[in-house]
Amino acid sequence: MNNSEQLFQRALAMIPGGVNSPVRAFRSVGGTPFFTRSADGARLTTADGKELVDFVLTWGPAIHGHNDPDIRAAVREALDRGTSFGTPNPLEVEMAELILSCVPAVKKVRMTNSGTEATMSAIRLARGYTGRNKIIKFSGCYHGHVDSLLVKAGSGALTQGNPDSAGVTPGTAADTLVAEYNNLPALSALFDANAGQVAGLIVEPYPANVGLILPDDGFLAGLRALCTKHGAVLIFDEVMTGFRLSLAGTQGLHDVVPDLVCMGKIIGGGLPVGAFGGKAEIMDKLAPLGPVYQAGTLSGNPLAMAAGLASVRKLKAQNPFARLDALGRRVRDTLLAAAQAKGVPLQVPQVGSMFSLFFNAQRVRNYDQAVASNGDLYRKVFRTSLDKGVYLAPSPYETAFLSTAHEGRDIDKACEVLDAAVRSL
Ligand code: KE4
Repeated sequence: MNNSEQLFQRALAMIPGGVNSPVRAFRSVGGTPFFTRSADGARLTTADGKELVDFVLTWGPAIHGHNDPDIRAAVREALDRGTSFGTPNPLEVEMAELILSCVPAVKKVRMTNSGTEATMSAIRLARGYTGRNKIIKFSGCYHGHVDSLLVKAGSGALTQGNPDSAGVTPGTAADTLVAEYNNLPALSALFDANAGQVAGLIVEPYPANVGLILPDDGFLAGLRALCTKHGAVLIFDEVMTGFRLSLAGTQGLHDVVPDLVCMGKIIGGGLPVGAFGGKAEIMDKLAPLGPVYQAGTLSGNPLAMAAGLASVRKLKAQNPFARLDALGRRVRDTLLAAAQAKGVPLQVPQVGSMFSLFFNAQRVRNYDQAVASNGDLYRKVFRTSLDKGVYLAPSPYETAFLSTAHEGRDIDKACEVLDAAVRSL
């Protein structure tokens, strides 16, 4: 057995499935997951010394590539002052100012330790603010492992084949209504059938936990109109898209203003961070001001704030979004050309530094069409690419990410490998 296999055997004896997050177990693509010894730029180095061009980027945070020197320096400098205080610290103020300067919808913000905490808190806040119980989500969207949102969820839940988790009580699930993405008429009917009961609607503006699905023209504006009409809080879950597609996330690409925004990943620079923010009148319902309780021992942790500040400030300084979109287009065009040459039906939805592969003859507009795509072909491309040194997400129900560190030799190699992998189908 190689080092990763030995590590996995040891892990299996102590950690459920050998992993601390299910999607890492490679259950959807088969084989033993590799363990990573180190990461730098666009590359991971496995426990067996193999270098991989990384399209997972720790599921989104590493937009500058791994081991970014500016982030590393910021964390090192913060470390000299201590790791955690349990009191307010100056970096929390700087982070709040930075987020408010980037995301127009956010007038007040609260830091958490994960994306899950951010979405969990946002739906509790929507319920506390409106006095209503029901929440609308969309099939295939994943908002972290919140009980009430693990209903027809995506990402690992979908990868494991159980989008509705055990342990979520019928009572909890009863207050969760599930709609179909890109279907405004059905959503309008759902609102009408639950008139006066919907506290909020939570959506990944660009669902990226079911592969990547892009909104039909007018869909996001339609969500805004329906939530306004029905007095429901519109919550954009931008844990993945925030600061990745623009400094304001998808809000920088669409003239749609949500009431609350959930964030994470990039604003932690690779350390554990989440955040939620939005209208002051809603946010002020949070303890200690208002009746909605929410808390966290390590919320606003100085090391995580230092890493996130360095990452977002670097985005503000460099504004790399056009460069990242050019990289994304190059990968998309490479994949589509190879599929056409091979005669394989392939869709490659792409926006900025995000893309995914659906082996499907039609554009994928919703969950049902995503899961009807050919997962076996994805698995073959995943395996061939990994064997040739390129790491795609170990599930067809995830999204690939690019970083500024991919420019140059790494994107050249990746395109060469992905082209060959599709042509070898
Ligand atoms: P975390 O609790 O994992 O920090 O964030 C949950 C979350 C919330 N909202 C969106 C849109 C998300 O994509 C996520 C987490 N993303 C997955 C990747 N698809 C995390 C990977 C994992 O579960 O290991």
